[in-house]
Amino acid sequence: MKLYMHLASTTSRAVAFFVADNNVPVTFQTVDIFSGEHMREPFTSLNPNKLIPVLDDDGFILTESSAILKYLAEKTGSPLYPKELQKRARVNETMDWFNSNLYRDYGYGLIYPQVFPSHKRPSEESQKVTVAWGKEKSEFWLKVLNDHIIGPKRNFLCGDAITIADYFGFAITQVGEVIGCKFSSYPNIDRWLRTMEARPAYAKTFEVIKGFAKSLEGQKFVAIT
Ligand SMILES: N[C@@H](CCC(=O)N[C@@H](CS)C(=O)NCC(=O)O)C(=O)O
Repeated sequence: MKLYMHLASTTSRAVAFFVADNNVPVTFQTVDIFSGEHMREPFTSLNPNKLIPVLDDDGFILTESSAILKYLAEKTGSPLYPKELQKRARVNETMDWFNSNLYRDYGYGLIYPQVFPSHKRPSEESQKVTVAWGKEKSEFWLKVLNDHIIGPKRNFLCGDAITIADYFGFAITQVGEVIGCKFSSYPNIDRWLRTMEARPAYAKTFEVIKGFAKSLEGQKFVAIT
């Protein structure tokens, strides 16, 4: 199996972290998103959305990081995607929660408009409103994550064992580092982040994005504090 990806991409890191941490038999093929490789053929035939990651399993092409994680876990019989109906439903619920609730307001509302020119809003006013909205909504979601999804007792998102939801949710939450987000007001999130950072593949998978975060140090961003 081959994963088209780039470690500067949040959704690629979600999959790459799981793959590397669990020795899933997948080879990484870097797509140079900085030179626009994903905007040109042959990549656009592979994924007309012009987005990474993309999985190629012997000609079966799959997009969407959340779906790729579930496919890889199921295909390899990983216990990190439990087979029991309600346990699996909880993992699916949590992944959907990150993808559609937190990521929308935190990634696309708060973080990306401040660091990526292609996400910046066309006027100062619309930029300000977008980022303020993103921050307010993110704070709401992060409180839910802290108080209810993780809570004071759980080690991982869906209980005491790690699941693919943790890899997915971690990649999304961690990207706040690029604008200097701190989670001291969310102690359960903070504890969970530290637990995930102790995983064997963390350093290698997150090296590129941490380098990017370092390059932005000193700039003023609206962030979670
Ligand atoms: N819903 C998709 C989102 C994929 C996505 O947004 N990928 C970004 C990188 S994180 C990308 O390819 N961006 C290239 C661009 O916007 O030009 C998934 O979860 O896989």
